[in-house]
Amino acid sequence: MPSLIRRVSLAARRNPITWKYGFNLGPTLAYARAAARPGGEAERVIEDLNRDGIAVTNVETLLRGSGLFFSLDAEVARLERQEAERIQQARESANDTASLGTKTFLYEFFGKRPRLDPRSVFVQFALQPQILQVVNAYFGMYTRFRECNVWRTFRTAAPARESMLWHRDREDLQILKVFVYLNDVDEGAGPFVYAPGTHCKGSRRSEPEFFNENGVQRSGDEQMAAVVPPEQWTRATGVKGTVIFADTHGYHKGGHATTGERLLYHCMFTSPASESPELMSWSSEVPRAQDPAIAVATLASRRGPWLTI
Ligand SMILES: O=C(O)CCC(=O)C(=O)O
Repeated sequence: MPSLIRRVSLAARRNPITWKYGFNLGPTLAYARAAARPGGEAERVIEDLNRDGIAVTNVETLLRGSGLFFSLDAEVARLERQEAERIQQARESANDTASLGTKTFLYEFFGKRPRLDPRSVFVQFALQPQILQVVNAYFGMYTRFRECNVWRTFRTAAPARESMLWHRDREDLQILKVFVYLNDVDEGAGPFVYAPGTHCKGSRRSEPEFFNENGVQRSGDEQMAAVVPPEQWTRATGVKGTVIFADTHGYHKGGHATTGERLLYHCMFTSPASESPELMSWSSEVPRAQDPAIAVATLASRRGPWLTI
């Protein structure tokens, strides 16, 4: 049973006002002083995110032809060739449902707890201004980059399990994940699916009924449908180059591929005060950044309210 102080602190972390202006005061004030609100496609994405908790765009429109997408795509293709044997072995276990918690239906290129090179294209893609501007404007503060990875999701004949079922992520009150499709993703390739309005800025406050899967709360489609009608779910199918921003503290699921595979890059951001265990480590020293958005994004550890930049 947590102590009274701990319980009060947990409640304050779940309250949008104390979360932002208490635990994250420093990054909030610094962002308010310095950062300009982006316009164009980024502005539309932020509006959709604020209202729905999800926004779908693409690399041409948002990144304005950023060469980083092509470098990312080429680097993933190289890794796929290098890892071909291991990927094939993993593919053969995709229907293994016995080992819950290991997500046998996907191959994580950088493993469970990535060790990332800050100069790699995978990190640089996440830290480019067009991405950080959207993420920081959504949070209204400078945020921390928490991890990135590349996934190949395999076809499976087994029923939906783990992250293929509805759930919330728990690392923070707001969590922004950016998914970039590296192949065309149709219904059969397990698109990301989101229940709009279930994020903390959203209007849908009721919680679906759930069951316990290996200690994690999951809901099936019928349980979710009682809270958000299926015709309102965002089923993020899209061609290669589709970019999805989603606050995954809202209800989501994905990766239930039945007829085709899905290849994607994703990165994740939380507030600097998020108490969740670290999800990655750096493989070499992070270059000192002049840009405060990058300086905060690459902080080595969690920071409290008095963060100064
Ligand atoms: O594979 C997917 O589309 C779902 C991913 C997911 O649940 C997550 O990243 O939290």
